[in-house]
Amino acid sequence: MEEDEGEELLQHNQRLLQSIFGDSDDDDAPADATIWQPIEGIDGLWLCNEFLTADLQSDLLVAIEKEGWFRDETQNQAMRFGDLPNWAHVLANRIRETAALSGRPYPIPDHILGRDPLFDQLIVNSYAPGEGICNHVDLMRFEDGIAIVSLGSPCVMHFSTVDRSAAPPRRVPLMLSAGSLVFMSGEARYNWAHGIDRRPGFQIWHGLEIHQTRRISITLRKLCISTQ
Ligand SMILES: O=C(O)CCC(=O)C(=O)O
Repeated sequence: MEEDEGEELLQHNQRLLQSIFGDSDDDDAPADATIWQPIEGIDGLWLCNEFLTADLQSDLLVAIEKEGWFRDETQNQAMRFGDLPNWAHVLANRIRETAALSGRPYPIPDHILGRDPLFDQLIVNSYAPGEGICNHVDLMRFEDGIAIVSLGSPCVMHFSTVDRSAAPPRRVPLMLSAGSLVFMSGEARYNWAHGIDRRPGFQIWHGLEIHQTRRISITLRKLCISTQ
């Protein structure tokens, strides 16, 4: 690539990132105060409730809309490998930066925090009210360290122990609000399944039913080298 062309592309990308996420020195820049909360009883499970400001959430929704993945209403999932959209790189950087700023114990173990790229695979899911996802442990073709960002409707995700011989089996609910980030590694990634109840009327938090609208989730993962 010619030098001018490279410079032009760089400027184009910077303008694009600015249009999606604004200037890096504005209020949307990750603050030291972004709070990562360890989830009691599940090693390696962390929740960052206010990971994205309201403005960043709407910018991200617009960026996803522009991808055109869900123009056809029968489509509810999009996947990308390797070449991720710019907004996904910005998200990944924000995850790395806020985790590094959060102090010890770090929500993301060093060997994951320091890898490059942090993620190279993306899934965007779109859920209508009453839709969910079966309990699952992510495939072993993905490395440790999985991030899920939530946009739109809140929902309750359940984490359940996968080792049925481990007595007693456990099921832990976690409220995922708009703009939140969940990060799982180690125990949480390998020994717990996660899922979202599918039936309408089954999104209950502290005894109250959550009002459901459309929810968009962004899952970021890294493929194991041997499967690339
Ligand atoms: O939508 C979510 O919050 C979870 C997504 C997920 O677990 C997956 O796509 O494997």
